[in-house]
Amino acid sequence: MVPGSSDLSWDAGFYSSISGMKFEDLNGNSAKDIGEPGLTGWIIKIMSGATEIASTQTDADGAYSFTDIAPGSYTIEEVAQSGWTQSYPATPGTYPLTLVSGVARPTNIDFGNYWSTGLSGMKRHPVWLAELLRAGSVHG
Ligand SMILES: [Ca+2]
Repeated sequence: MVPGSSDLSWDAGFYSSISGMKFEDLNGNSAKDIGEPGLTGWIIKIMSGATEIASTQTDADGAYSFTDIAPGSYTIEEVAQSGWTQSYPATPGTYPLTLVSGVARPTNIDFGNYWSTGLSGMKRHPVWLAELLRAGSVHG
């Protein structure tokens, strides 16, 4: 599902692709460490100035990719979610990216966030909580 990708139909040379992943920065150190999981369902966007070129969602492993991107200068960014603080890349948290025809495509456009409120178990696992509520072991 890549809304807007059909807009990339102009003839501008050798189309490119990019990919990366969205991870949960459990220890908040602004780096992807072994064992830190991917985050599913986050929206990653390619912007050209203020114009959205394409967007996609991270998959079950936190991975995402874009294909058929025309050469040009873009900004890659994530859509923030309530309760999360972005820790990677550094402020402003976006990637300036210039895609050149025939040049290797970047595959490490990664984003990291950590959960920034104190209710992590309850809010991060609503399905788990709902199950407990249904089972009567937790009273909401
Ligand atoms: Ca980390």
